[in-house]
Amino acid sequence: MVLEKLSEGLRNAINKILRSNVADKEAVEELVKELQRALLTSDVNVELVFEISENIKKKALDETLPPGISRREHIVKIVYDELTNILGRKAYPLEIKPGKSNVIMLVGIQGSGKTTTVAKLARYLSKRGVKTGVVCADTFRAGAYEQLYQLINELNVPFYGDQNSKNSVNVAKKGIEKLQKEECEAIIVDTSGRHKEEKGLMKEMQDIAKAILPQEIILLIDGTLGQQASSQAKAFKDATNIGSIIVTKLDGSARGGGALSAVAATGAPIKFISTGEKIEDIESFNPTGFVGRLLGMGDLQSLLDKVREAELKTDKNAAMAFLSGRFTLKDFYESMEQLKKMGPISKVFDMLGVGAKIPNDLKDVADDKMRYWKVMLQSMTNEELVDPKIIDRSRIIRIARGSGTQTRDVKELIDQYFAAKKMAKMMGKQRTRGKRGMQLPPGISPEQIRKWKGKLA
Ligand SMILES: Nc1nc2c(ncn2[C@@H]2O[C@H](COP(=O)(O)OP(=O)(O)OP(=O)(O)O)[C@@H](O)[C@H]2O)c(=O)[nH]1
Ligand SMILES: [Mg+2]
Repeated sequence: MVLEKLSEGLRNAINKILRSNVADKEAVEELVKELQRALLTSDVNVELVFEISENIKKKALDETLPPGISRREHIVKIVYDELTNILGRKAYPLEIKPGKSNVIMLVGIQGSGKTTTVAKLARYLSKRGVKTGVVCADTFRAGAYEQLYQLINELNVPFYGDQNSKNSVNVAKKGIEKLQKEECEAIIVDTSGRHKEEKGLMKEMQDIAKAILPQEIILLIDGTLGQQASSQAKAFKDATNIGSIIVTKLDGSARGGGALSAVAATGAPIKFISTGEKIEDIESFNPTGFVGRLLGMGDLQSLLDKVREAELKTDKNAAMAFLSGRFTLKDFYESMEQLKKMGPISKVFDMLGVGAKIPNDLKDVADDKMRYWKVMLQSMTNEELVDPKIIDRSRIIRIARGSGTQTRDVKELIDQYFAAKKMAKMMGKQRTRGKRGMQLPPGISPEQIRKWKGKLA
């Protein structure tokens, strides 16, 4: 996996918010902290990280939710959007104009991955039906010719190089002429790399470009550089007409996130990323899909599907627990809270096909009194929560005092709990009967049972 560490950090943060009960301020702060840790470890620029953090916090808590989207879904989408933004948002596919010789020249400092990537691109384009040729215009490094020749050996693509010449401009020109004659639609030119401070490298790059007039100059940047990649991208851009960028060595690079975001920040389109030493380890770069993968979620649609599914599962589990009749006071509260998320409690019961059987008291009470229930529960001992039968008058007085409520409120909660428990047991029985095809109790139709089972399946 590309950027494994970053991906792991981001996934952890996202999963945490998906699992949390409420997406409140605290949960968002926690999420942002985890994201920051993951991004900074990947060498993403501090200011950029800070900016994203602020955006996420603000949007997560202030923005109105789109219809049918939960707060958590919305937050995941915000994170997704912010991360996509720092990677440039748009995809820039490599354009090969048909019926022409598209000359593509690769430049970059020593060891950035030019020669390897020339071969990778030749394979990539050939596989897509583009007749591709390769020119070795690196006359500086001993063995450059041999290296490229070996790499493309199996590809069966036209190749030009001259081991005896030291004149890279001439070699490049001759190579293009030869491959044009062979009707190559894409001609990829490998150039030499020296240190970026060396004026000689920039000069040679300019001379070759002037002589062969490439359709596109692609700068190769080593992803292990992290955010330093930005100054290198700028230096090259100033020296020549860089059209796009390929970030290499993103496999296992701990600082790849920093490199990608820094390059994107210069405004240069990242067209490919290179993710290994093998010839097939190259992929066209699409920020949207890439972020989806980092977060472990193919694309936005499947991301949203996944969030929805995750939420539905907890709701269903809660509904099942509730209807089994085996729950403590705390479970009762949690189940009600989960059910509430599906909509107003009374509607949820109707939706489950059991609305008619629920005491009106419970339906009305549940919707607006749950806030008080929470503080009351907090004032109870564990013993009381697990076995509410022991809550006698003196305990009720203590709980009311501790929670700042009236004794009748506490009593009401306990009564509701027992009513719900009784009701749930009854419902459970009806459900089993319906399932076995036995006679249904009055007031419950087979249609209702089917609907109900469908919701809970
Ligand atoms: N792990 C990994 N290694 C890579 C990747 N791309 C290139 N390399 C390795 O990096 C080293 C340098 O690659 P080259 O393609 O020779 O780099 P270059 O820019 O042509 O180097 P010079 O011609 O000397 O300037 C080689 O050992 C490659 O196998 C990549 O995406 N991942
Ligand atoms: Mg090379």
